[in-house]
Parts: sequence; C-alpha cells; structure tokens
Amino acid sequence: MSDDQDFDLKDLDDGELVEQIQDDLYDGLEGEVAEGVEILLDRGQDANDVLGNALVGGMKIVGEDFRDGILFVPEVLKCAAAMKAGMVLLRPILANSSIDISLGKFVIGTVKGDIHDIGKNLVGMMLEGAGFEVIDLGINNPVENYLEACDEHKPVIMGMSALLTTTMPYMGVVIEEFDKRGMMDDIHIMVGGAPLNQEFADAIGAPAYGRDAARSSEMAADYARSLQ
Ligand code: B1M
Repeated sequence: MSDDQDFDLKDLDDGELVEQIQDDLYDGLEGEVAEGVEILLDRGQDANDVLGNALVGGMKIVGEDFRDGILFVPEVLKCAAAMKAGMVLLRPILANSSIDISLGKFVIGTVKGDIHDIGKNLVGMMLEGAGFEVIDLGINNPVENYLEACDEHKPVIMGMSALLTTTMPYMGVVIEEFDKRGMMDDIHIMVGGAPLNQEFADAIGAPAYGRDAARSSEMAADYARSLQ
C-alpha cells in the first residue's frame, strides 16, 4: 500500500476515493482518511455508505491481513486511530445531533479482558441517532461496572460487546450475575461483536443479539418503543 500521496484526493472519483480511503486507513494515515471522508460527505454521499464502504470496508482488509500475520498490533493500532479520525466526522450525522433521548438510557461497554472499542463506539453512535441517551463504560469492564452503571442510571437496555473468542464467554458471567440478582426483568440485555451469533446469545441467555450497528439500534429502538 502507498505511503506518500503526491496527488489531490479531490481529483479522484467516488469509487477511487473510497479505495484510496481504504488504502489510507490501512496505512494508518489519520489526516488523509479524515480528508477523504470529508470530501465524500461534501459530495453528498450518505454517511452510512461512507462508513460501510470506506471505513468498515477498509478495516475488513486490515482484519484479514492481521489474521494472516501481514499486519501486527502496532500497525493495527494506527489503522484503528485512522478509522476513528473518520468516525469523528460521521458521528454528528449518524447520531443526528438533534439530542432526542426519548427512548431512555442505554448502558454499553466492552467486556473484561477486551480492549476492542470501534464496533462498540459505532453501535453507541447509532443508538444516539435512534433516540437513546448512551452511557459508555468504555473497554475492559468487569461485571461490577455493569452492575454499578445499571444501578446508577436505570437503563432500558444494557449492552455488552466482545471481539475475542476468549472474552465472549464473560458475557455469560455478567448475565448470570444479573439473573442471580433478579435484574433480568427490569433491564433488557443485548450482546454483540464479530465472533458472536444468535446461537451463542441463546446459549448464555442473552435476550437480544445485535449483528451490526444499524440492526442493533433498530432492534433496541423497537424494544424501547414497545415499553412506551
Ligand atoms: Co484485534 N483481533 N486483537 N485488535 N482486531 C480481532 C478481533 C481478530 C479477529 C483479528 C484476526 O485475527 N483476524 C482477532 C480475534 C481472534 C479470535 O478471538 N478468534 C484479534 C486478536 C487476536 C487480537 C489480539 C489478541 C492480538 C494480540 O495482541 N496478539 C489483541 C487483543 C487485545 C485485547 O482486547 N485484550 C488485539 C488487539 C487489537 C488492537 C488493539 C490492535 C485493535 C483494536 C483497536 C480498538 O478497537 N480501539 C484491533 C483490531 C482493530 C482488530 C480488528 C482488525 C478490527 C476490529 C474492528 O474494529 N472492526 C479485528 C479483525 C476483525 O474484526 N475483522 C481484530 C470494525 C468494527 C466496525 O466491527 O468490532 O465487529 P466490529 O463491530 C460491529 C459488530 O460486531 C457489531 O456492530 C459493530 C458495527 O457494525 N457489534 C455489536 C460490536 N459490538 C456490539 C455490541 C452490540 C451490538 C452489536 O450490542 C451491545
């Protein structure tokens, strides 16, 4: 993938620009990714398409090369920073910034032992856009953090994210603890993350499984509306 850019991103057509943003994300070039995203938005491209094609598409390539030992953690960290630089620009649009929080509160966090937060942040953004007040617990959360946050904020839904096969079972530990304390009737729990599926969610007793950010926010909104 290219290092130096001696051309103007504005000269590229939409398809070329999406590919260039993917390349720049791969190379961890935060400024270039942000600029490319801005250009696509200025051209009237839908924010969801920019997210899906340029950023998530770019991160997919990173994921494959990370898996195959072509990229390593320091490089992938730079890719993640570049992805976040693009997401910052999409956030106000995806979250709709009208600050509608009529659907109630949604507590969300990545589980203990897991520091992946890009997907969780995306879900949080879409939830804000759907009308939730999002309380983000960040990464590496033990069960106590979820319990404390739910006690303090009384959310309609509590969500957990996990990206590792080694951390996803911890979601079951959290659900067991919520169940033991009789909290499952009051708080709906949603789980999500790349290695999960509906079968796993059913096995750990999670009432809801969110496959991606768009679907998760729709499901959450439907659930919250059903209570109103
Ligand atoms: Co990591 N990593 N990583 N990593 N990393 C994966 C997950 C991996 C699949 C890469 C690979 O091998 N192909 C692999 C896991 C393998 C496995 O478990 N079987 C892996 C590994 C092994 C590791 C380390 C162990 C590597 C090492 O140290 N040797 C290490 C673990 C650290 C830890 O957590 N303790 C590690 C570290 C890292 C970085 C720090 C370098 C970086 C994270 C930076 C960050 O997040 N701030 C990183 C990254 C970036 C990735 C990949 C490349 C990309 C993840 C991502 O952001 N995807 C990833 C490969 C991959 O997933 N293809 C990989 C984009 C994001 C938009 O998608 O997160 O799936 P995703 O979120 C989606 C859905 O899953 C869903 O909606 C989101 C949006 O549509 N969703 C929810 C997510 N959470 C949800 C919650 C919901 C509902 C839906 O409800 C509450």
